[in-house]
Amino acid sequence: MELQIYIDGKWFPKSEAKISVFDHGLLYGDGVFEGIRAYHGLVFKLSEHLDRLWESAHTLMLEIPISKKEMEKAIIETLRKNHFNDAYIRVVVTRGTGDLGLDPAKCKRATIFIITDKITLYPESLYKKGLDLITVPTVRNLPEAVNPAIKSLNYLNNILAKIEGKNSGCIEALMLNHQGYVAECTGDNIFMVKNALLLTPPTYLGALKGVTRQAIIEIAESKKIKFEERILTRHDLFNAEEVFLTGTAAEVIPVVKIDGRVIGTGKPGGVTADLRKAFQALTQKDGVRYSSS
Ligand code: PXG
Repeated sequence: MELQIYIDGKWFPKSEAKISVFDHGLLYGDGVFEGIRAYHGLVFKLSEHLDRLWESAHTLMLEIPISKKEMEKAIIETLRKNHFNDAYIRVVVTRGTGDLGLDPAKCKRATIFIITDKITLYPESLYKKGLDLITVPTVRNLPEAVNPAIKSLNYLNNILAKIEGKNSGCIEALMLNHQGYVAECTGDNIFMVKNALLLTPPTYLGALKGVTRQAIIEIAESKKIKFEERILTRHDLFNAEEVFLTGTAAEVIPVVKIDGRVIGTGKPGGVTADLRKAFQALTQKDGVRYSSS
């Protein structure tokens, strides 16, 4: 059976799931999105993702024409129609169909679509080996411009960084903010461990308020691991004992090299492994339950 996609209250087979070329999401990147995961019939941190979606939309003065409860139902129905127990869920809300001008007022109603699909994961060998990162020249967007805390459809800042990282042979790239402080990676937040202290940059320096980031902070608190948000430089990362990334797709992945500098022992560290295990345990028991059959 073809993948079933939700668009504005109806489901369409993938080959027929289409939106207008006049949609401002396409013409201007005017819209917001979320990437969510379901683990064996549990949607992980669904309300946190929906809260972030609604906050991103609110800042853009984009009215989502259904309630959070209706969105939750639409997501679950899409998972059920596709018989997915495990899935990646992409929720997109665009400004809607307008004319060729910028004016969002010409778009009468936001377009909503939901894609559920199999998730492509990093190979397990990378978790064993750890990632090699490179700092890229493209810096994070200024919070005073399009704030990187908004999960908008305009991801060109991240895409440029991703291209630059890949040009240098790295699948993830480290992004600094305009002041040269560590912000995050193209699709993941960053943490470091040193002297039994877990650190991550504050999001106001130009990072997304990652749902996985928040889950890791809460796990660390429950394990009595000392945690602080701190302004970090590349020098701090180079001299960390451990560095790891967090994100919905990657979960928790160790970093062993940055810009040619070996991090710690050059092997994934123990704190990272502990946090990864605890995070995976959480995904197995926490979430909004649904039945895919
Ligand atoms: N920072 C950025 C810039 C992100 O886009 C994260 C951090 C992690 O946030 P969560 O809430 O997932 O813990 C993200 C989200 C991909 C892909 O294909 C990844 C994201 C978004 C879109 C695509 O790798 N990550």
